[in-house]
Amino acid sequence: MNTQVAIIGAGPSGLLLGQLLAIQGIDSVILERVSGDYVLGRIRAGILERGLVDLVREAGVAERMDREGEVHEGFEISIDGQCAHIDLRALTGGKTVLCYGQTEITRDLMQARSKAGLSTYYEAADVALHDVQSERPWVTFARGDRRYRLNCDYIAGCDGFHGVSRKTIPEDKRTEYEKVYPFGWLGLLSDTPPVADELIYCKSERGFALASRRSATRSRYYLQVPLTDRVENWSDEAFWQELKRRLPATAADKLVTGASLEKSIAPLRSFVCEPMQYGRLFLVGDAAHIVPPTGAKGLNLAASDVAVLYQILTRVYRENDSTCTSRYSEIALRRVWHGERFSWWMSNMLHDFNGYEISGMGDSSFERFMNSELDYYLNSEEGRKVIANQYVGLPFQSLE
Ligand code: RFL
Ligand code: PHB
Repeated sequence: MNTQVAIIGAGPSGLLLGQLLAIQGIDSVILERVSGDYVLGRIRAGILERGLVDLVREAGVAERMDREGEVHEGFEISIDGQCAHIDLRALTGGKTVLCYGQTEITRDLMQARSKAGLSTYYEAADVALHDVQSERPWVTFARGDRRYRLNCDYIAGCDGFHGVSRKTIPEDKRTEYEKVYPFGWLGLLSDTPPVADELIYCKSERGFALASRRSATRSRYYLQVPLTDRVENWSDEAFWQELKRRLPATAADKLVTGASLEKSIAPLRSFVCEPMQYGRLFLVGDAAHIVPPTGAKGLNLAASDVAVLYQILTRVYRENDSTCTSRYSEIALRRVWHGERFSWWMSNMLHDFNGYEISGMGDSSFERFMNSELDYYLNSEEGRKVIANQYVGLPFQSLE
């Protein structure tokens, strides 16, 4: 088989890139390790920045997102029950975010890809990348008993943190920056009315909690839990009880509980691989970087990578100009590090580090520093502006 761009991974990065390339008449084949249903079973991001929303529109897949997505003009930060409002629209000169599930964007992109008859191989096993430093890289994979070879011009490694693409770059040709946090987020999705119209990020003595939503009838909640906790040991009842204790009283009073549709624990990690390219292989999204979810940045950073690579490949194929390919990593990384820093900062301020071994984060003064940081940023207009402007997202980079 031959294609112009081989895309590894059918998560939001791979599907969005494939859809955009198709609009420019650039051919791609996507290889995905698991089934489409499995991909859709993952419950992840909910907050979309304007840059991502615009990209989904450009890809021509925005019809349902524009109809069902909720514009959020602000959110709350609750510190031990005291709420501070971050008025995104007022503090940023009119910017907002959109609340629409990653699962739904993925579903919309999948349907568009299959409707357009574009090639995707689900349940592709043993994906391996070859000759990525040559002008004709190729990819092999297996499905059932059959083995395949896919020849291409470029490879987009959109296969997430545990994928094969990053590991194809020799160890001495990449540097990995990593911080693993000593706790995770236990998430629960339920068909119950959310406690509030806007998101509430809660810092409490019992740990962090987040009240998020997907619609007027579907809620998404998270609790900070020790990494040693097992999801099987958290009954729905225990989750609701703990959440109620961490929410501010006005929200706790409105909490409607119900059966969980999904419940899982995600570890928290800050991670960046530099550079994000090697020969004709480009790493995109979680394959190259991970952020803790506190700043709602992971999917949005994936989208800004897609935007950069899309511009570069458009120049290659539409203008026959491949000089900019060597600049992918440098351009993408700049925005990535801003997102990493914001997510790390928000995580430090809002989680409870008491009783955890804080590696590299100092000592008992750490909590005092973070409380003082929160006090300053929440109680001054310029502080709230800093939070708001980063939450709505910095502008996407252009090639110029
Ligand atoms: P994905 O979604 O991990 O997709 C990668 C795909 O590659 C496949 N794959 C392979 N395919 C072929 N061969 C192999 N060897 C392969 N290995 C893996 C996988 O099966 C998968 O289908 O990466 P992508 O596309 O880069 O997307 C990134 C986002 O998923 C991620 O950044 C966000 O979900 C992060 N995130 C959030 N981001 C936001 O911007 N806003 C949020 O509100 C937000 N909330 C969250 C989040 C992530 C969370 N978790 C579970 C980590 C909340 C949570 C709880
Ligand atoms: C979510 O709704 O899943 C969500 C929202 C905001 C975050 C993280 C996750 O910061």
